[in-house]
Amino acid sequence: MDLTRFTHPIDLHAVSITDPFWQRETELVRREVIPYQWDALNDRIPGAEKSWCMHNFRLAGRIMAQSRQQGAQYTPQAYTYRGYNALPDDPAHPDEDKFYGFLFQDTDFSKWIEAVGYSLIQHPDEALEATADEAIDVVCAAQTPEGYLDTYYIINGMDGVFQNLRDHHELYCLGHLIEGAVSYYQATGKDKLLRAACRFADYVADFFGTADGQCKGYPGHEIAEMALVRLYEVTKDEKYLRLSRFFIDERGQEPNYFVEEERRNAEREHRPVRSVNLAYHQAVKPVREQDEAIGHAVRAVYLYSGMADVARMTGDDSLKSACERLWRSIVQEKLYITGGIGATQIGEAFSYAYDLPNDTAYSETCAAIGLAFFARRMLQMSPQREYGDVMELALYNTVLSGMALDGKSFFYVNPLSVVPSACHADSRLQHVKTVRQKWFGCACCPPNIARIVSSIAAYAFTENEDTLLTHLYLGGSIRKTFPTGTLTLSIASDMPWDGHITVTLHADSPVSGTLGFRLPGWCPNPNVTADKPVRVADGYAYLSGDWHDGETIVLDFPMPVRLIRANNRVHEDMRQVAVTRGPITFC
Ligand code: FUB
Ligand code: ZN
Repeated sequence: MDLTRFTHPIDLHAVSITDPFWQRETELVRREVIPYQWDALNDRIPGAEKSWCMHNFRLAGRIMAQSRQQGAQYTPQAYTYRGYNALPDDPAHPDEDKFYGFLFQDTDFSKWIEAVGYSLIQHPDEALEATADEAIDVVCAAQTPEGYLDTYYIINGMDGVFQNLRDHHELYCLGHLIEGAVSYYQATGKDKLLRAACRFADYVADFFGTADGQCKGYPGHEIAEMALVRLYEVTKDEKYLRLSRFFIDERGQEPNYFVEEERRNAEREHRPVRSVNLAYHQAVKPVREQDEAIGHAVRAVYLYSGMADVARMTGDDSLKSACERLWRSIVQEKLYITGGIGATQIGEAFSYAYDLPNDTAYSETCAAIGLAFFARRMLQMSPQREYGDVMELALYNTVLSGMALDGKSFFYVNPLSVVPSACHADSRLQHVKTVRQKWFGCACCPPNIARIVSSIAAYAFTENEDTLLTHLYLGGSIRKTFPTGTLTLSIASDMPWDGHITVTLHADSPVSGTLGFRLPGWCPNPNVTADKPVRVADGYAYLSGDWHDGETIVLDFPMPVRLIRANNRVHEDMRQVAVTRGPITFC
């Protein structure tokens, strides 16, 4: 593997999005979604399910302050399990001293601050930054002196820490905290949250590992894997890359950590040992031996994204091959025409091959987002049209449809066929909401949409030293620094409605480099017009040489309406067609 050929996402500071479609979306996130979500995190949206997120951080901060005032080392109370989703008996009168909400509620903040960071890069906003700084103060005040930072345990008792990796999401909270902290640091240069994230990551790096006395566990809900790679990229501290690789390498090894953990917990709690659904956690076998996408769909694609990151950073061919097999399993057998994945509500999971029901489909918004994460990482290692096609499909048809046009209501599940009366009458459809919801108690999806939309340019453009790749046709301007100088691309695009795209180049003096453009799979006869020879490889058009000011490249991607039939093995789709045009699946 030639690691230098791999690409990385473009620095968001180098992009300005101005096209009618994506500018509207990013502005919607900035003007509506981010303020709305801040209200949601503070439980200020009438009629919406409560988040309790900032309530929990404030309470954890008070606990830390009290322990500091007492001048004593923080002495944790005995851990009390208060349920996966702890709600007050009387919602109008919550107890100020109790943790509420899902045990991973901290991530509501982390995703929000991540979106805030991306948005500030595009659009500096003093008031928003001040709100974010205050929120960061609240969050950092909750961290223990040792660096641990998950309010569920800080409030409910620290002696439960890392005792239930399978279900209790502490490492998921770490992962999101890192992602949020990196984004905010890159936007503002302020490192308070980044330092807190590093301290938590250091705490975790001390606890987990192969040395005597260290824990050989790994996340029950993946994300730390890819987040730690990001932390490594920012801090250059190899410890974080090693920790990510450790989590990936340990998953599914024998003796199985989750099975052992269940045995220990059953003994401690004086109860029978329960069976562990290892498939749900992608822990049936070591990841390099896996070839079918199984289990909880969001967890799966977050894991595969982390695997792709580690494969790229370390040149690990066997990990890359596993990613390629898992990708094929998804795309060949488990992908909806909308880019949705995770066909069954049971376990929010992938079903068996070709089981893609339309009405009971789960197709969680977060799973489509995770698929876009995975696709982008595969593109970074190997620019092949299919990765870009699937990323685009998921983004336009399941990610964006998860949010209303006013940015104030959201879908969590995205079935392909909905009969409202059936949804109200049939408990097999209880997960389907017939209208978008103001918020969710388990609010994983809305802030996930905000963070991916506000960083969309990082999915559209990746680069290495001498190449800039365009995977998605956002309109705007992109600055790329090549060894011989800086080239600015002005892209005029009306995607996803029109496939005529003009790229005009600006440079003070000739700049040498390669530009690559994805030729979308949905276009039967793409055309590229330029003054340079065009080389096509793996569905990308490459143009190389010296670029001069004013030079243009015109891309024509005609968009005939297409009727698409599913593979015959998808029996639910017998005698049906999907109507698509360009990247959009209409019905
Ligand atoms: O468990 C955290 C998040 O909540 C998952 O990613 C979603 O699927 C939802 O279950
Ligand atoms: Zn979700």
